[in-house]
This record gives sequence, C-alpha cells and structure tokens, in this order.
Amino acid sequence: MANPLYDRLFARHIGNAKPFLTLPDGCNLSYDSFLKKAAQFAHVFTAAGLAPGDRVAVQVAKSPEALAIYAACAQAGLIFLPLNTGYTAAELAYFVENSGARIIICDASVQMSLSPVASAANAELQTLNADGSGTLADQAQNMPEQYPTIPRTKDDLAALLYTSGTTGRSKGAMLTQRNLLSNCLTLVECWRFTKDDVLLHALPIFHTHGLFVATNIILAVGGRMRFLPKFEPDQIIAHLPDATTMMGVPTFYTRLLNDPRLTKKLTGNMRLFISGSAPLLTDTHEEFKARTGHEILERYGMTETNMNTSNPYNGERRAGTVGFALPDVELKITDPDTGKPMPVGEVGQIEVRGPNVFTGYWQMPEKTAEELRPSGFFITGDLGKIDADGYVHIIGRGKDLIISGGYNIYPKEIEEMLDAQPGVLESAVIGVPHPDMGEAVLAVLIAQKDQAPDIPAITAAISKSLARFKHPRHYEILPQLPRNTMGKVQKNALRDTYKDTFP
Ligand code: MLC
Ligand code: AMP
Repeated sequence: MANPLYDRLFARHIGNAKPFLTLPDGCNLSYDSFLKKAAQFAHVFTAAGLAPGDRVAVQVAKSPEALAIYAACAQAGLIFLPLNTGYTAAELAYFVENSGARIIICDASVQMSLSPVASAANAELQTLNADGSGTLADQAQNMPEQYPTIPRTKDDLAALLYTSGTTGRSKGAMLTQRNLLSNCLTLVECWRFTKDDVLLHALPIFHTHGLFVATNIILAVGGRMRFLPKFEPDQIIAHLPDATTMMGVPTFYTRLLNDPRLTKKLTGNMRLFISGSAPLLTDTHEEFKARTGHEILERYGMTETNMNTSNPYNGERRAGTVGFALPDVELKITDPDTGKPMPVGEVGQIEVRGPNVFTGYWQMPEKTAEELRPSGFFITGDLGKIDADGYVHIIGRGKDLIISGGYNIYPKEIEEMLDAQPGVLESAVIGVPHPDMGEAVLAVLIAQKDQAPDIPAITAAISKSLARFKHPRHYEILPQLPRNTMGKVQKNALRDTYKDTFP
C-alpha cells in the first residue's frame, strides 16, 4: 500500500549510508540513521495510541531529531504541526486546543509551563531537547528501527501550519501530501537541484521555508544539508566554501553584506542563492551581485500555498520582482472589489491556483470560503502586478501584516493586548522600515485622560503572553490617532510619519 509522501521523499533512502545532515560539529548523519530514528519515533506515537490523522504539536529547537519527527509523522500517517519556538505557553494553548493535538513535544525547559496546557487539552506531553535528549528519545531508543508505513493518499493531510489572520485567531492551513509533493518536485526542476547539492540550512524548521521548501527538495534529490541551529554569520562564512546552495530571508543577505569576509572567492563553490518570505530590496540584490558575482534568485510563497512564483534559473533574475508563476501554478491579478482580472501592468490582488494550494483552514469553513474561491483560486491578500514581460511584482499587502525578519506579525493581536493595558485608551501597531529585519514593529499609543502609559510595565505585561519577536521595538504616544472620514485609522499616514525611526 502506498504513502506517496513517505515513499517519494523518505522510503527510497532506507539503507542509504550517504550523509543527509552535516551537523555543526562536522559529524554526518546518514539517511539510513535518520530514517531509523524516525521509525522509532513513529513507534512511540503508535504506542501512545495515536491513530492516522491525529495531530502532533511540536515546539522544539532545531535538531536532526526535530526533523525526524516530520518523517515519523509522514510514515505513521499523522499530521505534523510545527510551532515557532518563540511562542509563549498562552499562545501555544490556542494551537493545541484548536488543533485537538493528541501529543505535544516540547523542550524540557518549558515542560512545567506547558503541563497545564497539555492537561487542559487531554494531550500527552513529551520532551525533546536541542541535544536530542528527552522523554521522546528515551522511549524511542528501545523501539524497532523499522516501522510498517501507514498507507495514505495524496489527498490526506500531511501538515497543519498555523498562520494568523487580520481578524480573529490564527488559522491552521491544511496541507495535503499532494500540496507538499507537487511543489517540491516542481522546485527541484526549476532550481536544478541534484544529489550533488549541499544546502546551507540556517532557517528555522517550523515554517514552510526551512521545513518544506528546503528539506523536501533535498530529500527528493538525495542531497545533503549543512544543518545549522540558526543563522549566525561566522558559521555561514565558515561553511559557504563547502556548500552549493543556500535559502534565506532577506535579513540573511543584508547581514552577510555587512561582513567584509563575503567575497567572490568565498562563494566560488556556490551555484544558487535563493531569497524569499519577505521583499528583497533591489539594492541588496545589486550589492550582492557586485560583491559575489551571484544574482540572488527571489521567489514568492506562503504558508497556505508553498511556493507560487520564482525568478528563472536561466534568464534574467529581475531585482524587485518575484519572477514568473511556477509551471503548475496559475496566477492572476484581480480587482479586489469585483474579482475580475486586471489589465497587464495594473495593481490588484494576487490570486493563485494549483496543486500547491492548501485545502482550507482547519475547522474554519467560513474563513476558508472567504479566501478560497469555489474555482480553486486562493486570494493571497498580497497586492501585485504583472509587467509586460510577465514578471510578477509584489506591490504591497491588502492584509494588515508586518513581516519582520521573515516572521509574520499581525498588528491586531498586539493592538488588542495594548488596548487592555492600564492608561491606554487605544493603539495602532504598524511596521516601519528596519535596516536589519526589513520591517520592525512600532506601537502608537493614545493615553487615557490624565494618564501616562508606563512603557516598561506594558512590555513586562505583554511578555507573559506574546512571543518576543512580536513585541513593539518602539513606542510613540500621541493625543489621537489619524482617522479618515469613515473613522478608520490611517495607518499609511502613521507609517509615513515614522518611516525613519530606525535609520
Ligand atoms: C529574532 N528576533 C526577532 C526576529 N528574530 N525580532 C523580530 N523579528 C524576527 N524575525 C528577536 C529576538 O526575540 C531577540 O529579541 C532578538 O531579536 C535577537 O534574537 P536572535 O535569536 O539572536 O535573532 P536572530 O537569530 O538574529 O534571528 C533573526 C533571523 C531569524 C532573521 C535570522 O528571525 C530568522 O531565521 N528568520 C527566518 C524566518 C523564516 O524562516 N520565515 C519563513 C516563513 S515561511 P531580544 O530583544 O530579546 O534580544 C513564509 C513563506 C515563504 O514566509 O514565502 O517562505
Ligand atoms: P506566511 O504567511 O508566513 O507564509 O507569509 C507569506 C507572506 O510573505 C506572503 O503573503 C507575502 O506577503 C510574503 N512574501 C513571501 N515571499 C515574498 C517575497 N519574495 N517578496 C515579498 N513578500 C513575500
């Protein structure tokens, strides 16, 4: 019986002694050892009573074992639910409750704080630490190294990835085996990956970019990853000469450009640098080319869709654009009011359709219906245009979203928290240009009559429930918010006023 995702990406490597991951200490982990570890994890999940279709919530540091949980889920027919390590227990409680996860895997350091979350959701709690130790590893070590793969179809769910919305709570994007497989095989072709590639992997593995785009491609071709715990310039510089490819958010590239060690010689072995998740500035593209001779290839994707467009491997990689729709993806620009296609060169909302597009939001049929048309087109919430040569330009966002260092931050969530603080009448949260993160979070507060908001107290209060990367990096206190005649806060005016806050 078949399990398309496991069979195509993993099963073919069973018994393969080739290195899959090269770890920071220089040791290699072979494909075979990795898959044995995954099979043992799959046995632990089955022994815990998990059945195909159950959700496995994972909030752990990046490690080979963390990645093996993804493989274990694929093999056991479970739905992988990775979570940002920055999320607080309060944030996690929502994902666990909403997804109905049967098991939570976390670092031992947060076991105590997550214990009530697990109890409330009637979920089992296991630990997995950055060094691979923990209760999951303890239970796995005596398990068999082979696992009878659970049959699945391409329409079965492989992963649930949460993504926030402009209004309401985060939504779990349901991704099927077909979504993941089709996109990775398309990208292998477009970006010419082969078994000889060595990917410098410094992205987190709880998002589409580092998880599916990077990892699935390497698994599909049988290549190798230099698996780094996080982006750290010294490590990147040390390992560039041994690598052939790297995927990163724009912050990776601006930070590398700030390092005088980045030269043509250092990158001589590289064949491809890829950027995405946030806009790459034309200046960055050009400076990188001047310094290294490499033209960064920019592509455009989303949690709900995996990758949609890419600049060409051969041909002009046009700075400031995200290239062309991928071969099996249809992309159109439509009028936000009527949904009708816009003429070439005019700005409208970006819609996409293809085997990469998710099947809907977990248990949220109304939200799904708002964004996924019956025709199969998904309304991305991004604004863009297609130029006369067919290149897609992302011009802005219809959705109120901040992208900081490649992490999405939804102002509404922060505004609700700020509004509830003593002395705060109301607030507006915006993204402003930031030289390192692309955008940074700035909060504008309106004080209640005769009161002065206490910023350190506010920061301390929100820290309890809001991941650090979402915290405002700067506060302004104003007498009132600028509003249009309809009473809507004019965030554009605020963004303009504070655009030079972080020079
Ligand atoms: C860390 N911090 C951030 C942050 N990352 N703040 C805002 N935005 C971020 N992205 C904060 C920390 O809380 C900390 O705060 C301080 O910055 C330093 O932390 P750090 O851990 O040392 O940061 P660093 O390792 O330098 O991380 C920066 C980064 C990282 C840009 C390398 O965030 C990163 O790897 N981003 C990639 C995100 C990603 O993979 N996105 C893909 C989404 S998928 P303090 O004040 O406590 O010191 C997607 C679809 C698609 O979008 O198309 O790909
Ligand atoms: P996420 O919801 O985390 O998957 O983030 C997806 C969003 O990131 C998209 O809707 C875009 O707004 C943005 N994005 C991804 N790639 C690019 C890119 N190359 N340029 C500009 N924005 C991008």
